[in-house]
Amino acid sequence: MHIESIRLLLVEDNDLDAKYITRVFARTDMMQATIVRATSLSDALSKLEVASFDVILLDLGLPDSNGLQSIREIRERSPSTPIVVQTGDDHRETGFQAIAAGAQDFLSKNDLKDHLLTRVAVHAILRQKQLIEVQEASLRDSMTGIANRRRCDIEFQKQLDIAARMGTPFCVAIADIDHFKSINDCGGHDLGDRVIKEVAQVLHNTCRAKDMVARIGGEEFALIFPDTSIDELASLLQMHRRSAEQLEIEGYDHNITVSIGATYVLSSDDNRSAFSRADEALYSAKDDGRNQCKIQPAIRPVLSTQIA
Ligand code: GH3
Ligand code: MG
Repeated sequence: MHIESIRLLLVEDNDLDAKYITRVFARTDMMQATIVRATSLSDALSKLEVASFDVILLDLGLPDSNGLQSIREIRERSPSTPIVVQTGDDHRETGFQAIAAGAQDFLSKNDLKDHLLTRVAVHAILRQKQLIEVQEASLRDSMTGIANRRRCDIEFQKQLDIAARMGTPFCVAIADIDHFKSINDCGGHDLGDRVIKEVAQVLHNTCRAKDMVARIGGEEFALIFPDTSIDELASLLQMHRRSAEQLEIEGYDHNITVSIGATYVLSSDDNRSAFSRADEALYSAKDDGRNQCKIQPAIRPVLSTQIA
């Protein structure tokens, strides 16, 4: 990995230190650095509001904030930008605490030598890139490229919190490919895999920008519909069901169909209770002949409602 240019936010209230650091980055042949200086935490936060940076070099002793609080506030404003902390003392403990608070690395001000300073900044950027790649991969289903169960769990909790805070309706569903075993039996595992990928893609394309589809099992997908009423839900489910039905798979002459079970999410629900209600509706859709959508009402003991 190589870096040609960086945008650095230098959060430093001391003019002499700022001048020195700016000179170090101007002299290096490692890369081209554009430096924007902030002289306080509030100045840094407002600069982060309007521009993005590759790395933040942060002095821990600022006029309006001291120590680790600066790291926490900057992390909150810009969670994916790496922070290198400059500690005014030689206490290692401060550095370790800075890393525990979310900084990528720390340098004592006594160590601000040319090579060390530029190298630490570049390494922090590279490590952060790798970290983000790993984090993203851990939330993606490797076969289909869509979200995986872990990402689905995170999104569910996020949407549950939003629904509770804003009072907006929120629904979830599970879609499962019908008679998938016979697709495998007829065309082998490769055909089966191809069908899973195509269905994942078509469900993903059918989602509105705010929705999410995740692969949560072999041929099973979870759908999350934020800010969606039961009335809207019925037609959304039908769109998903039809989109799968219209798929044409090379080398497979039969229709691909999915059954979908869904439910409205209550504020008292958690991930497990909401999806198990959707699962009950899915079973009922399968029992009733497949290629259909059902909604399990959230309030019992009403029976599930067929909508297709
Ligand atoms: P139903 O209509 O009731 O959903 O029946 P089905 O045949 O779709 O479901 P069943 O649970 O009987 O079979 C699912 C099969 O999917 C069994 C398993 O071997 C296969 N499978 C699970 N994961 C994968 C995968 O990643 N790729 C392929 N090709 N097959 C898979
Ligand atoms: Mg199935």
